[in-house]
Amino acid sequence: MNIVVTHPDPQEALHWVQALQTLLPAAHVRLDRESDREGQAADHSRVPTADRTQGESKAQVFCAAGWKPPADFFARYPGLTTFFCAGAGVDHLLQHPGLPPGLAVVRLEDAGMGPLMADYCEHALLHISGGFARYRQQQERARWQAHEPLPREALDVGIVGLGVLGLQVARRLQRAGFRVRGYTRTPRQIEGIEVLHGAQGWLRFLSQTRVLILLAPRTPETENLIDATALAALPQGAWLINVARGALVVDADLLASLDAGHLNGAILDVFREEPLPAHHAFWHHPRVLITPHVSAPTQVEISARQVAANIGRLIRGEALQGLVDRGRGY
Ligand code: OXD
Repeated sequence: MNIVVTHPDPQEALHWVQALQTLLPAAHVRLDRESDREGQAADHSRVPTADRTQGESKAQVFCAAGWKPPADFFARYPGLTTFFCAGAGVDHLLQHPGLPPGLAVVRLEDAGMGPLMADYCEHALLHISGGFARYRQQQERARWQAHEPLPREALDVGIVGLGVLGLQVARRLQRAGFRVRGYTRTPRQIEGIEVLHGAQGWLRFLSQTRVLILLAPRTPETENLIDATALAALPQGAWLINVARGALVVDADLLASLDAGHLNGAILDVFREEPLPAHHAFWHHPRVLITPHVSAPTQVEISARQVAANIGRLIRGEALQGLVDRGRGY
């Protein structure tokens, strides 16, 4: 069994190699040469790379694991059958121009990200209900003025996307006392959560949502979903939290809604371009809070266990968990 690891961050790449090799001692786990070249600062001396490993043909490489493979990656591994994505979102992979049509793509399911995502969203909700954005602005003017916190039950939360992560966030916020609704692509019955779908459901969902949380994957259907029309359908004074993908939101429409005073604020963890360019208006907007894509970082050890378990299934000819439906986009 040959496994090649690719990752733009050399330390992460090395971490993945070591974690997979420990879990799968009989496998040959190696770094892709691109990851290795970028990671000259890391100590790779004991980790074989595809370039250094001699006597093994490209065709023997069976599966790959990692994040954002370089442009020529798939051309260099023609024998690849499966790519295990080191994240929950596979949009970047599905847009890779070299992705072979028959390659199985597998995403991480939770793998320790759920509780972190729930922490982030709960924190964001408490930031909103506690009026912290207002206090930040008051501090700039050395102004001492207390405000009543917003009662949690008055902050109806609407979550777009109730997949593995979305559902964990929903349950956590419910436990914390917030009223939670969901919007999903197809009809879903989830105990204790009102779930809306379809065009009519969308507008109803938005009109009842005071804090909109985006947790849906980026697909052709969800790209630009949060545009001027969607924002206008939210009640006056609503908030947006985006922990999904930047491309779900039309940046200019979001800024216009904030400037018009319709939307109260936005807490953004993901952006169309990352890192967010220094000139982007979000950086300096008084009602935008930015975090640098940190809401649910990949937990390498837990994720590698999930990948190793899937490799076991692959070997035994069993169905893989987290297999992406490439037509659907997630
Ligand atoms: C992911 C991410 O998709 O970190 O897991 O964005």
